Amino acid sequence: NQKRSIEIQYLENILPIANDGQDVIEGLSSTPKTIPAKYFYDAYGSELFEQICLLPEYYPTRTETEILQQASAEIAELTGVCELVELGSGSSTKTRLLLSAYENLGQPWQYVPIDVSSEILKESALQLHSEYPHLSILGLVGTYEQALLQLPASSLPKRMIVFLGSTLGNFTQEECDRLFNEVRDILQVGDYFLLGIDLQKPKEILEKAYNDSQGVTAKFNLNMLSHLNQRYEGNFDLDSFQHHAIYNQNEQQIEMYLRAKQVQRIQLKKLDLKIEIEVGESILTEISRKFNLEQMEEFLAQHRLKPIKYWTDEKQWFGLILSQL
Ligand code: AVJ
Repeated sequence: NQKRSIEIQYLENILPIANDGQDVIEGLSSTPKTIPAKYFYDAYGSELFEQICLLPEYYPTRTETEILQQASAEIAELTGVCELVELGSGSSTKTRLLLSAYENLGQPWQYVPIDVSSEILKESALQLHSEYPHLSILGLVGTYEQALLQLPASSLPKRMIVFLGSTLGNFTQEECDRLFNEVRDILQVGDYFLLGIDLQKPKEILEKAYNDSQGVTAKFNLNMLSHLNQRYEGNFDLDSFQHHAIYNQNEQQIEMYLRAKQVQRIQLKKLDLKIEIEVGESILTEISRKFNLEQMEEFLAQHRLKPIKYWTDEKQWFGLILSQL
Protein backbone atom coordinates (compact mmCIF):
# COMPACT_ATOMS: atom_id res chain seq x y z
CA ASN A 1 0.00 0.00 0.00
CA GLN A 2 1.85 3.07 -1.28
CA LYS A 3 -0.59 5.80 -0.39
CA ARG A 4 -0.40 5.55 3.36
CA SER A 5 1.47 8.39 4.99
CA ILE A 6 3.32 9.29 8.13
CA GLU A 7 3.67 12.82 9.40
CA ILE A 8 4.55 14.57 12.66
CA GLN A 9 3.20 18.04 13.40
CA TYR A 10 4.30 20.31 16.24
CA LEU A 11 1.36 22.09 17.77
CA GLU A 12 3.33 24.04 20.35
CA ASN A 13 3.12 27.79 19.82
CA ILE A 14 0.75 27.52 16.87
CA LEU A 15 -2.13 28.96 18.82
CA PRO A 16 -1.85 31.55 21.57
CA ILE A 17 -3.24 29.26 24.26
CA ALA A 18 -1.81 29.97 27.70
CA ASN A 19 1.87 30.89 27.32
CA ASP A 20 4.28 28.05 27.88
CA GLY A 21 5.05 27.92 31.59
CA GLN A 22 2.24 30.22 32.68
CA ASP A 23 0.65 27.27 34.46
CA VAL A 24 3.95 26.60 36.29
CA ILE A 25 4.06 30.21 37.49
CA GLU A 26 0.47 30.00 38.68
CA GLY A 27 0.95 26.61 40.33
CA LEU A 28 4.10 27.53 42.21
CA SER A 29 2.65 30.85 43.30
CA SER A 30 -0.44 29.32 44.87
CA THR A 31 -0.97 27.67 48.27
CA PRO A 32 -0.40 24.79 48.44
CA LYS A 33 2.14 24.84 45.62
CA THR A 34 1.34 22.68 42.59
CA ILE A 35 2.94 21.75 39.27
CA PRO A 36 0.74 20.40 36.44
CA ALA A 37 1.18 16.67 35.85
CA LYS A 38 1.97 17.10 32.16
CA TYR A 39 5.46 18.30 33.19
CA PHE A 40 6.31 14.70 34.14
CA TYR A 41 6.66 13.85 30.48
CA ASP A 42 9.92 14.98 29.03
CA ALA A 43 11.83 12.24 27.17
CA TYR A 44 13.26 10.72 30.37
CA GLY A 45 9.97 11.08 32.25
CA SER A 46 8.14 9.22 29.48
CA GLU A 47 10.76 6.50 29.73
CA LEU A 48 10.33 6.30 33.51
CA PHE A 49 6.59 6.05 33.06
CA GLU A 50 7.12 3.09 30.72
CA GLN A 51 9.11 1.47 33.55
CA ILE A 52 6.31 2.19 36.03
CA CYS A 53 3.89 0.37 33.74
CA LEU A 54 5.97 -2.79 34.16
CA LEU A 55 6.19 -2.65 37.97
CA PRO A 56 4.53 -5.50 39.88
CA GLU A 57 2.73 -3.01 42.17
CA TYR A 58 1.43 -0.85 39.32
CA TYR A 59 -1.68 -2.81 38.35
CA PRO A 60 -3.43 -0.28 36.00
CA THR A 61 -1.44 -1.00 32.82
CA ARG A 62 -1.58 -4.77 33.20
CA THR A 63 -5.28 -4.70 34.00
CA GLU A 64 -6.22 -2.39 31.15
CA THR A 65 -4.14 -4.53 28.78
CA GLU A 66 -6.08 -7.58 29.90
CA ILE A 67 -9.36 -5.77 29.23
CA LEU A 68 -8.21 -4.59 25.81
CA GLN A 69 -7.22 -8.14 24.91
CA GLN A 70 -10.81 -9.16 25.57
CA ALA A 71 -12.53 -6.12 24.10
CA SER A 72 -10.55 -4.82 21.10
CA ALA A 73 -12.07 -7.02 18.40
CA GLU A 74 -15.55 -6.17 19.61
CA ILE A 75 -14.77 -2.44 19.71
CA ALA A 76 -13.46 -2.49 16.13
CA GLU A 77 -16.55 -4.41 15.06
CA LEU A 78 -18.88 -1.97 16.81
CA THR A 79 -17.33 1.17 15.31
CA GLY A 80 -16.08 -0.11 11.96
CA VAL A 81 -13.19 1.57 10.16
CA CYS A 82 -12.49 4.95 11.69
CA GLU A 83 -9.87 7.50 12.54
CA LEU A 84 -8.38 6.79 15.96
CA VAL A 85 -7.30 9.90 17.81
CA GLU A 86 -5.37 9.09 20.97
CA LEU A 87 -4.84 11.59 23.76
CA GLY A 88 -1.53 10.90 25.54
CA SER A 89 -0.41 8.06 23.31
CA GLY A 90 3.04 7.63 24.87
CA SER A 91 4.60 4.42 23.55
CA SER A 92 1.21 3.22 22.15
CA THR A 93 1.92 -0.18 23.69
CA LYS A 94 -1.62 -0.94 24.91
CA THR A 95 -3.08 0.81 21.89
CA ARG A 96 -1.47 -1.83 19.70
CA LEU A 97 -4.17 -4.26 20.78
CA LEU A 98 -6.72 -1.86 19.43
CA LEU A 99 -4.63 -1.05 16.36
CA SER A 100 -4.33 -4.74 15.51
CA ALA A 101 -8.07 -5.17 15.77
CA TYR A 102 -8.59 -2.33 13.29
CA GLU A 103 -5.87 -3.69 11.03
CA ASN A 104 -7.84 -6.92 10.92
CA LEU A 105 -10.71 -5.04 9.27
CA GLY A 106 -8.34 -4.94 6.29
CA GLN A 107 -9.09 -1.40 5.12
CA PRO A 108 -7.15 1.87 5.10
CA TRP A 109 -7.49 3.79 8.31
CA GLN A 110 -5.80 6.52 10.24
CA TYR A 111 -4.16 6.88 13.66
CA VAL A 112 -3.58 10.29 15.23
CA PRO A 113 -1.42 9.92 18.34
CA ILE A 114 -1.10 13.04 20.48
CA ASP A 115 1.61 13.51 23.10
CA VAL A 116 3.58 16.29 24.78
CA SER A 117 6.78 14.29 24.42
CA SER A 118 8.02 14.48 20.82
CA GLU A 119 10.73 11.84 21.30
CA ILE A 120 8.44 9.03 22.34
CA LEU A 121 5.82 10.08 19.79
CA LYS A 122 8.23 10.01 16.84
CA GLU A 123 9.81 6.76 17.88
CA SER A 124 6.52 4.92 18.26
CA ALA A 125 5.02 6.46 15.10
CA LEU A 126 7.91 5.11 13.01
CA GLN A 127 7.63 1.73 14.62
CA LEU A 128 3.86 1.53 14.05
CA HIS A 129 4.25 2.66 10.46
CA SER A 130 6.36 -0.38 9.75
CA GLU A 131 3.99 -2.73 11.56
CA TYR A 132 0.59 -1.82 10.11
CA PRO A 133 0.25 -1.94 6.31
CA HIS A 134 -3.14 -0.20 6.07
CA LEU A 135 -2.34 2.57 8.50
CA SER A 136 -1.66 6.28 7.96
CA ILE A 137 -0.22 8.15 10.93
CA LEU A 138 -0.46 11.78 11.86
CA GLY A 139 1.42 12.43 15.11
CA LEU A 140 0.63 15.65 16.94
CA VAL A 141 3.09 17.04 19.49
CA GLY A 142 1.27 19.18 22.00
CA THR A 143 -1.19 19.33 24.85
CA TYR A 144 -4.68 17.86 24.64
CA GLU A 145 -6.10 21.32 24.63
CA GLN A 146 -3.97 22.37 21.66
CA ALA A 147 -4.63 19.12 19.81
CA LEU A 148 -8.39 19.21 20.27
CA LEU A 149 -8.49 22.80 19.08
CA GLN A 150 -6.28 22.14 16.04
CA LEU A 151 -7.27 18.64 15.03
CA PRO A 152 -7.27 18.42 11.20
CA ALA A 153 -10.48 17.17 9.58
CA SER A 154 -10.66 13.40 9.30
CA SER A 155 -10.57 11.80 5.87
CA LEU A 156 -12.62 8.91 7.18
CA PRO A 157 -16.36 8.95 7.81
CA LYS A 158 -15.98 8.12 11.49
CA ARG A 159 -13.72 9.10 14.30
CA MET A 160 -12.98 7.66 17.74
CA ILE A 161 -11.19 9.62 20.43
CA VAL A 162 -9.23 7.25 22.64
CA PHE A 163 -8.19 8.22 26.16
CA LEU A 164 -6.62 5.25 27.93
CA GLY A 165 -4.62 4.56 31.08
CA SER A 166 -6.86 6.60 33.38
CA THR A 167 -4.97 9.73 32.48
CA LEU A 168 -8.34 11.37 33.07
CA GLY A 169 -7.51 10.80 36.75
CA ASN A 170 -5.10 13.73 36.56
CA PHE A 171 -8.02 16.07 35.91
CA THR A 172 -10.16 17.71 38.58
CA GLN A 173 -13.93 17.32 38.15
CA GLU A 174 -14.02 20.78 36.60
CA GLU A 175 -11.23 19.93 34.17
CA CYS A 176 -12.97 16.66 33.24
CA ASP A 177 -16.08 18.64 32.51
CA ARG A 178 -14.16 20.98 30.22
CA LEU A 179 -12.34 18.12 28.49
CA PHE A 180 -15.55 16.18 27.82
CA ASN A 181 -17.08 19.31 26.32
CA GLU A 182 -14.03 19.75 24.08
CA VAL A 183 -14.16 16.10 23.06
CA ARG A 184 -17.87 16.34 22.34
CA ASP A 185 -17.36 19.48 20.28
CA ILE A 186 -14.94 17.88 17.85
CA LEU A 187 -16.97 14.70 17.43
CA GLN A 188 -19.73 14.40 14.84
CA VAL A 189 -22.98 12.63 15.62
CA GLY A 190 -22.22 8.89 15.48
CA ASP A 191 -18.54 9.29 16.44
CA TYR A 192 -17.06 7.49 19.45
CA PHE A 193 -15.15 8.15 22.65
CA LEU A 194 -13.23 5.30 24.31
CA LEU A 195 -12.22 5.97 27.90
CA GLY A 196 -10.08 3.88 30.27
CA ILE A 197 -10.50 4.61 33.98
CA ASP A 198 -8.98 3.33 37.18
CA LEU A 199 -11.64 2.24 39.67
CA GLN A 200 -11.97 2.61 43.44
CA LYS A 201 -10.31 -0.11 45.48
CA PRO A 202 -8.71 -0.60 48.91
CA LYS A 203 -6.25 2.07 50.01
CA GLU A 204 -3.41 -0.41 50.59
CA ILE A 205 -3.37 -1.57 46.98
CA LEU A 206 -3.49 2.00 45.71
CA GLU A 207 -0.73 3.29 47.93
CA LYS A 208 1.57 0.42 46.98
CA ALA A 209 1.05 1.22 43.30
CA TYR A 210 2.33 4.77 43.85
CA ASN A 211 5.10 3.87 46.32
CA ASP A 212 6.80 1.02 44.52
CA SER A 213 9.60 -0.86 46.23
CA GLN A 214 12.13 -0.13 43.48
CA GLY A 215 11.63 3.62 43.79
CA VAL A 216 10.80 4.18 40.12
CA THR A 217 7.76 6.30 40.99
CA ALA A 218 9.96 8.44 43.26
CA LYS A 219 12.40 8.98 40.37
CA PHE A 220 9.50 9.79 38.04
CA ASN A 221 8.16 12.35 40.51
CA LEU A 222 11.56 13.98 41.09
CA ASN A 223 12.33 14.09 37.38
CA MET A 224 9.63 16.73 37.04
CA LEU A 225 11.98 19.15 38.80
CA SER A 226 14.86 18.28 36.52
CA HIS A 227 12.54 18.82 33.53
CA LEU A 228 11.62 22.28 34.87
CA ASN A 229 15.30 23.03 35.50
CA GLN A 230 16.14 22.29 31.88
CA ARG A 231 13.07 23.85 30.37
CA TYR A 232 13.09 27.10 32.33
CA GLU A 233 16.68 27.43 33.57
CA GLY A 234 15.80 26.46 37.11
CA ASN A 235 17.78 25.54 40.19
CA PHE A 236 15.66 22.88 41.92
CA ASP A 237 18.00 20.59 43.86
CA LEU A 238 16.57 17.10 43.44
CA ASP A 239 18.34 15.76 46.54
CA SER A 240 16.45 18.27 48.66
CA PHE A 241 13.08 16.77 47.84
CA GLN A 242 11.36 13.57 48.82
CA HIS A 243 8.67 11.65 46.97
CA HIS A 244 5.47 11.19 48.94
CA ALA A 245 2.19 9.59 47.75
CA ILE A 246 -0.99 9.03 49.76
CA TYR A 247 -4.55 8.01 49.01
CA ASN A 248 -6.98 10.72 50.02
CA GLN A 249 -10.04 8.66 50.93
CA ASN A 250 -12.43 11.65 51.00
CA GLU A 251 -11.45 12.83 47.54
CA GLN A 252 -10.91 9.31 46.26
CA GLN A 253 -7.62 10.25 44.72
CA ILE A 254 -3.95 9.47 45.00
CA GLU A 255 -1.98 12.63 45.72
CA MET A 256 1.70 12.76 44.83
CA TYR A 257 3.89 15.32 46.46
CA LEU A 258 7.50 16.46 46.52
CA ARG A 259 8.33 17.40 50.08
CA ALA A 260 11.19 19.80 50.79
CA LYS A 261 13.80 18.49 53.19
CA GLN A 262 15.23 21.97 53.68
CA VAL A 263 14.45 25.60 52.95
CA GLN A 264 14.99 26.51 49.33
CA ARG A 265 15.08 29.58 47.17
CA ILE A 266 13.95 28.52 43.77
CA GLN A 267 14.49 30.51 40.66
CA LEU A 268 13.18 29.70 37.20
CA LYS A 269 15.02 32.27 35.09
CA LYS A 270 13.14 31.84 31.84
CA LEU A 271 9.85 32.32 33.67
CA ASP A 272 11.18 35.24 35.68
CA LEU A 273 9.97 33.42 38.79
CA LYS A 274 11.43 33.36 42.30
CA ILE A 275 9.82 31.42 45.13
CA GLU A 276 10.73 30.18 48.56
CA ILE A 277 9.97 26.71 49.82
CA GLU A 278 9.93 25.96 53.54
CA VAL A 279 11.19 22.86 55.31
CA GLY A 280 8.51 20.20 55.17
CA GLU A 281 6.50 22.09 52.58
CA SER A 282 5.05 19.91 49.82
CA ILE A 283 4.46 20.59 46.16
CA LEU A 284 1.46 18.70 44.76
CA THR A 285 2.62 17.20 41.46
CA GLU A 286 -0.28 14.91 40.63
CA ILE A 287 -3.76 13.82 41.56
CA SER A 288 -4.80 10.43 40.27
CA ARG A 289 -8.52 10.07 40.81
CA LYS A 290 -10.18 6.71 41.18
CA PHE A 291 -13.60 6.41 39.61
CA ASN A 292 -16.85 4.51 39.72
CA LEU A 293 -18.07 3.00 36.42
CA GLU A 294 -21.76 3.85 36.82
CA GLN A 295 -21.02 7.42 37.87
CA MET A 296 -18.69 7.86 34.89
CA GLU A 297 -21.36 6.58 32.51
CA GLU A 298 -23.77 9.13 33.95
CA PHE A 299 -21.19 11.89 33.65
CA LEU A 300 -20.54 10.95 30.00
CA ALA A 301 -24.29 10.94 29.32
CA GLN A 302 -24.57 14.43 30.84
CA HIS A 303 -22.18 15.51 28.07
CA ARG A 304 -24.33 13.79 25.42
CA LEU A 305 -21.76 11.00 25.14
CA LYS A 306 -24.06 7.97 25.29
CA PRO A 307 -22.49 4.90 26.87
CA ILE A 308 -22.65 1.96 24.41
CA LYS A 309 -20.82 -0.68 26.38
CA TYR A 310 -18.31 -1.10 29.16
CA TRP A 311 -15.72 -3.74 29.99
CA THR A 312 -13.96 -4.49 33.23
CA ASP A 313 -11.67 -7.14 34.74
CA GLU A 314 -12.56 -9.87 37.20
CA LYS A 315 -11.65 -7.80 40.24
CA GLN A 316 -13.28 -4.68 38.78
CA TRP A 317 -10.08 -2.74 39.24
CA PHE A 318 -10.17 -0.96 35.90
CA GLY A 319 -12.88 0.00 33.43
CA LEU A 320 -13.15 0.74 29.72
CA ILE A 321 -16.19 2.62 28.46
CA LEU A 322 -17.19 3.08 24.82
CA SER A 323 -19.56 5.98 24.32
CA GLN A 324 -21.04 7.62 21.23
CA LEU A 325 -22.27 11.09 20.35
C1 AVJ B 1 -0.60 8.22 33.52
C2 AVJ B 1 -1.76 9.65 34.99
C3 AVJ B 1 -2.56 7.47 34.59
O1 AVJ B 1 -2.03 8.41 37.61
O2 AVJ B 1 -1.46 6.32 37.58
C4 AVJ B 1 1.87 6.60 37.59
C5 AVJ B 1 0.69 8.44 36.22
N1 AVJ B 1 1.88 8.59 38.41
N2 AVJ B 1 2.53 6.58 38.75
C6 AVJ B 1 -1.40 7.45 37.14
C7 AVJ B 1 1.46 7.88 37.38
C8 AVJ B 1 2.55 7.77 39.24
C9 AVJ B 1 -0.54 7.68 35.88
N3 AVJ B 1 -1.35 8.26 34.77
